[in-house]
Amino acid sequence: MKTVYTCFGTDVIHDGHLNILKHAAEYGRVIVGCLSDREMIRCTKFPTTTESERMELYRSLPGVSEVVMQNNMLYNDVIEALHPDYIIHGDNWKEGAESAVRAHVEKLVSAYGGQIIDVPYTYSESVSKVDRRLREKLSMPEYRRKRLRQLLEMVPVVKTMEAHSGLTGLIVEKTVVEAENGRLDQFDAMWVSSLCDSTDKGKPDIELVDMTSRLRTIDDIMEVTTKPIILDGDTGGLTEHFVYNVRTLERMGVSAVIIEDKTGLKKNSLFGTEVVQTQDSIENFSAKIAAGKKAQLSDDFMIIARIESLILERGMEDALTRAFAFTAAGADGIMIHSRKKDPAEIFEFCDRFREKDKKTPIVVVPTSFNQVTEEELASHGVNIVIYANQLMRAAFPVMRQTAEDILRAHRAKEVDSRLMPFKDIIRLIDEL
Ligand code: SPV
Ligand code: MG
Repeated sequence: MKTVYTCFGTDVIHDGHLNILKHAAEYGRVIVGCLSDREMIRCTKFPTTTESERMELYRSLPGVSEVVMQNNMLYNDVIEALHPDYIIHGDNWKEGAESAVRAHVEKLVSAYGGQIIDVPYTYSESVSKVDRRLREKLSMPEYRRKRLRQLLEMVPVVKTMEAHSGLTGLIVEKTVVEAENGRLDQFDAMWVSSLCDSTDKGKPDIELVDMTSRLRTIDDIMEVTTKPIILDGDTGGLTEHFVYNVRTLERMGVSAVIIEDKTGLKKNSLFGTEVVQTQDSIENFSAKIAAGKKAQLSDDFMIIARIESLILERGMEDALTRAFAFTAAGADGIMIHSRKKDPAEIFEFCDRFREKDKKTPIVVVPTSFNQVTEEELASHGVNIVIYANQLMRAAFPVMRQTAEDILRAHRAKEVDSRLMPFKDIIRLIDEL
C-alpha cells in the first residue's frame, strides 16, 4: 500500500486539516508528521500545547494510521526515514515564503519517484475563525508573558528586534524570510527601547518620557501582536516606584524588564563617557532587584540586570563582580553592554561569567560590535540578542530625504516610485 505524508504544525484542528486527511486517505496509508516546537516557532506559529499533546491530538483524527515527529521544517528527516510516495499539503504553500519549502520538498521526493499533492486550501469562515482565535489566545497576558521563558528553553538564541509603535510591532511580528536554503526564519521577541520610544516622540533619552507614556506604547504594540515583549526599564527609577511598575508590567503580559545600574539623570549608553553618568552602588541596585522580585506575583516575569561597567570604563572585574552580585540578589538574567567595535570584552565577560554560572541568561545588544553573528554570540553563552534601534534608524533618513525631495520639487511625483503603495501597508494591518 502506498504511503501519504502530511505535516501538521497546529494546536487546533480545523476543516482545512480534516480536508487534507480526507484527500490523503484516497492515496494510501496516512502518516502525519508533528512539527517540533522549535520549527513551529521559526514558522511564526508559537505552540500553546506540548509536542506530545499535539501528537495525541493528531492520532485521534479520522484516517490517521501513524504519527511521527518532524524535526526539520524542510522535511529532510521524515522524507529520508519514510520515503513517502506522496506528500500532501494545502496549495497555499505554492506562494509566499513557504514556496521555498515546497520547492525543496519537491526536489527531495522526485529523487526517488515520490510526488506532491496540492489540495486546494480551505478558505472558510470557520478556518479563519480558528486562526484568529489562536492568535488572540497567544496575545493574552498569561500566554505572552511566559513565552520568553519558553523561548529560552526552545531556541539557541532569542532574536529580539526593537518596536516603538503598533506598525513597527507588526513588522517584527510578521517579517519572515527564507534563510539557509529554504528554511524560514523570523524574530522571536520585541524590545521596547527607551531610546527609540523617546526618539519617536522627539524627546531625548533621559527618562523624560514617563512610564504612563511607555505603557501606552507597549499597549499599542500588544494590541496588534503576539510576540513576547522585553521592556527597556532604564534605571527602574525609585525602588518605591519600581515595585509598582513590576506589577503593572506583569499584569499587561510583558515578559521581562531590563534595568540598568545607573543612577541620577540617565543618559543613553551610546554616549559612553562623553557625558557625565553615575553608576549605582552594588548594594542599592541589588536592593532594587530584590524588591522587584519580591513584588512580582507570577513565576514567568523576568527582571534582568544591565551592567554599565564596560560602558563607563570601570573594568571587567567590576562588571563580573556586579553580575554575580545581581544574580545573587535575584536577577533572572544579566545584560552586559559595550560600545566598543571589537567584541573582545563582551566575549571575555560572557566566557568568564559562564565559567561560574551556566544557567542565568545573558543578554547583549550588538549595536557597536555589529559584525558578530548570533551564532558566534551563542557560542560564548549569550541567550538573547537585541537589535535595539535599527528600525528607527532605517526609517529616519528615508523620511527626511522624502521631505527634502518634495520641498525641492514642489510636488510628490519624484518620490513616488520609491514609496510603498498604501494598500500594501494596509494589508499588513488587515491580516492580523
Ligand atoms: C535602548 O535601546 O534604549 C538601549 C540600548 O538602552 S542602548 O541604546 O544601546 O543603550
Ligand atoms: Mg535605553
